[in-house]
Amino acid sequence: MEREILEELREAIVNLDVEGVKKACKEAVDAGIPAYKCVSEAVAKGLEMVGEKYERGEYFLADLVVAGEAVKEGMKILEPYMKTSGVEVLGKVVIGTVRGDMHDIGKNIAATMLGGAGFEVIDLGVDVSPEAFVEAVRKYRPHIVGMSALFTTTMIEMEKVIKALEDAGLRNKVKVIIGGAPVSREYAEKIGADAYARDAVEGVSICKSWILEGR
Ligand code: B12
Repeated sequence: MEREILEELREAIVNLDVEGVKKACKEAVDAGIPAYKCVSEAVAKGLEMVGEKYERGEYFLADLVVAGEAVKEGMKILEPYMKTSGVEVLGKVVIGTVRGDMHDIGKNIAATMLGGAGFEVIDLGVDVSPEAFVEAVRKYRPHIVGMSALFTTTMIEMEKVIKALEDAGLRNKVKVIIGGAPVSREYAEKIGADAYARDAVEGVSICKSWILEGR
């Protein structure tokens, strides 16, 4: 049952079927399938397959747009189930997609799941400049800065943000975690980030461990 619904959701994304995505998400929550499982096992996989079709020239930009919209509609249904109520506030996270990059589905999932785990999340949105990250750290004094990038050409912005935080004397005040398909643990080490998360679930667990260790 669970496998079939996740499969249906993945297929609906691959087929750019917005109504099908909504229907499968509703079925998933009704069947009690955890929302994070829908995301990690169906949404992410479905979008990956859409990306592969785009690379092979089977899908065009307009198709990517529809896939993005379909997932946004599905996430509206899944999101309330990612939040847990009454949890203690763990800490503050400033999060954003780096400059030049408009991809926000993964960043939004990470933000929602961090919120659900008890973090106060300040979401700076997409196309966020290093200056805007620095400004937000000054203003909100977060424990953690989270960055997302989906382009090989925009991931270099992450290093610029870290450099800008250093120049502003703020780097040692925050932990930095990065995510997004093209980044890796090695890249995080190379640019001086504190961690890389392969998905939002791992991101939440790393952020939680930082706060709990610091207590
Ligand atoms: C949907 C999509 C779009 C949508 C975006 C909608 C939106 N609102 O985000 C639209 C249509 C707008 C789009 C536009 C473009 N796209 Co696009 N897009 C995709 C696609 C199919 C899926 C991306 C996605 O949402 N994945 C699903 C999410 C859930 O995964 P994720 O982001 O990796 O996030 C997870 C983890 O990485 C992690 N995570 C992510 N961030 C963070 C942050 C923190 C702090 C933490 C803890 C965790 C974390 O948690 C998430 C959940 O577990 C990918 C293909 C792919 N395989 O990635 C191409 C892709 C990224 N796009 C691509 C391209 C080329 C473009 C365009 C340039 C197309 C064009 N010619 O104009 C434009 C660029 C616009 C811009 N300036 O940014 C290329 C990038 C190529 C490259 N190597 O750099 C890809 C790889 C497609 C391809 N195979 O060619 N795109």
